Amino acid sequence: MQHFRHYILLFLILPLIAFAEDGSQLWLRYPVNPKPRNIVNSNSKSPTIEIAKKELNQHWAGQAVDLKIDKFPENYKDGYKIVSTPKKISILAKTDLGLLYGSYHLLNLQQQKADFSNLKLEEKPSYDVRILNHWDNLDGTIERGYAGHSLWKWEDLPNKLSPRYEEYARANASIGINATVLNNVNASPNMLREDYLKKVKVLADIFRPYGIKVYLSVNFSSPKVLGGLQNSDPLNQDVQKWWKDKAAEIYKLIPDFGGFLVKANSEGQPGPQDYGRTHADGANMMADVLKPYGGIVMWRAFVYSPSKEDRAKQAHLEFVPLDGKFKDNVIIQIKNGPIDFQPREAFNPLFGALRKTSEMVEFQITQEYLGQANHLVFLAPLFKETLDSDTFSDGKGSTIAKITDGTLRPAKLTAISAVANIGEDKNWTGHHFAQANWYAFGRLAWNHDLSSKQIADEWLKMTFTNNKDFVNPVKEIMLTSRETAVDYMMPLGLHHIFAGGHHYGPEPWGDYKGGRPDWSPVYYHQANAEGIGFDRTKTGSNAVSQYFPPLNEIYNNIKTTPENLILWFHHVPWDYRMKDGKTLWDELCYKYDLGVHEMRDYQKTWDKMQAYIDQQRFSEVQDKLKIQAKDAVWWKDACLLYFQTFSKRPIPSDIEKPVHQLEDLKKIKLNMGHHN
Ligand code: BDP
Repeated sequence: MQHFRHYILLFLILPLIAFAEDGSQLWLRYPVNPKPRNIVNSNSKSPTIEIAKKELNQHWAGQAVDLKIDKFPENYKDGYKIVSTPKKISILAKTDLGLLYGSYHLLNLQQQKADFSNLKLEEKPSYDVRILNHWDNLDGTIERGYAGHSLWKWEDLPNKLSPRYEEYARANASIGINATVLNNVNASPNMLREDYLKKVKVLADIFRPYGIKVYLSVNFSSPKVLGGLQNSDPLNQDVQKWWKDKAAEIYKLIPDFGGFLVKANSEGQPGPQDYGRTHADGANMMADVLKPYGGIVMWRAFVYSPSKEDRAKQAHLEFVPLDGKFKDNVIIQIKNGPIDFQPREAFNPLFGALRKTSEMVEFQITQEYLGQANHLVFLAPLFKETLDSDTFSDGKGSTIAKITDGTLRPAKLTAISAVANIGEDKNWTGHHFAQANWYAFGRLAWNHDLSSKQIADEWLKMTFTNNKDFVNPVKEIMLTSRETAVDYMMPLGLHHIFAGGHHYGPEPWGDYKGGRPDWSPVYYHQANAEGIGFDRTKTGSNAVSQYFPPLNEIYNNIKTTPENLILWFHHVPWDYRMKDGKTLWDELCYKYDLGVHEMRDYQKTWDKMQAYIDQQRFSEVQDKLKIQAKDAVWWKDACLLYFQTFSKRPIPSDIEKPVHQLEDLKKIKLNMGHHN
């Protein structure tokens, strides 16, 4: 009888165990070999090789594996080859890290049920530095973080170590990410204090065997605030000495320290301009002190001051005159668009415009402007849109990918970055599908030629199941999800009409009098009785002139501007005829409605997926889709009802009627904190 009861209990609990997954394993859901194996040989020895061996012995179910350091050309870096026969698999690389990457590739292919009898492949990274930017504060909060607190437990370090430090490194290594900035670009000077550097050292030691280098965001005023100097003027010799000594101190602790990321003279952060110096003066001073150690400076171009000039033009205006003035270990880090990580932006015209200076892209994985941890928005299509944009800087085919990866202009060092969406939540990223954006960034940093489809396909197979009845429909959701979000939030080139501060919901009526005009939504949509949109043509702000021909003319002309950016570049009359024959007003209505319908379809598709995956992740995603669908209606109603007060035109009768009152929507004030 006793026995029987146990059976019943097992019977009840087993399915729960088998079917509950909390997402903590990410895409690394490798099967564990029932018996320990010893199937890996290598002609190299290092902690990195030990990791590769351990991973393969534990998780690889196939034939013996040889990890071989081989002769490769000088610039082969961390690439690798995989060659297999039915008996043996050889991974060949120039470095131990290349062998580790090859090992993860093998395990990933196993997850995707690939055929290993006759494999022949070669992989080389598109960029040298593939770096995550954490906007983590020393108090454990994360700026624009939606997955709980910071992974870095500064209070506990350097003595107490969270197991997640190594899990983090492993996840990154498995997709080729090789660098991380630990702290917020709005940097506390304390980050460079001796006690904090000792904590950083411990993290660097854990990450090192996984090939991940540590970088820090630094506050430009550190010499003054931390060192007690009179000022932080980059031309002051005491200031220079302070940085030199600081670099020496850092490299003594962390010999392979990567370098600094700097947000200067931007949104109130200190910088060289406080002393009448330029961005180049500031960046070069830091570059000089890092140079002897091989360190680099990633200097951000996200600058805009409270001026009359169109915000979208400011980075270009400020940095182009400095071209050629930066030291060769400085890279200018440029956000994909000229405003700020909007659902859709024209690409940043600074790409290609700096001819004698290295440039790198900054993407945002964390979904500050894309529904945060509530909305399913797969970002590979957004990343690809930027990378594949042709700037025409050196004639046709001058894509941002080719400008930044060294193809078009030989570069000493190439890099690509993104603001991380990782926190201490069990599933790391808040939304299970937000893991796909971390994954997609890593994959594209490794190989920017991959398609969004390929990335979604492999991620789904590794993270959920190989069953095509699941993979195909869910892949379709992922691939269309970015466009859907654009439709229900900001179609046709609209931008920055978010609620102030937290940036979660709609607030197109936002007009924060007394504050900076370019922090108010009305600045961006410019709606009035005639029409809507920001006039950036030659007769408007003339931002179009910052693009290379023929783009300047293409964007200047309303007829040739792509319609998905029409309100980005033009103030368009409500009755303007779009290509499909609808008026602009009607088109706007249909776009918002389409976004809502797409969300409903995603819900229906997802509900059919229950049979294929674990109950926990199924229902957590289901709950989030519900919120997202509701939010889509909120966005649609808020924007259409508000813009209708200008257009004075009816909402077409065949689309769903608003279910809210504008006045009620205006009263919504989410209490989510945040400054701007
Ligand atoms: C904006 C964020 C703000 C960041 C800033 C930046 O709203 O929190 O500090 O960008 O990138 O997107 O510096």
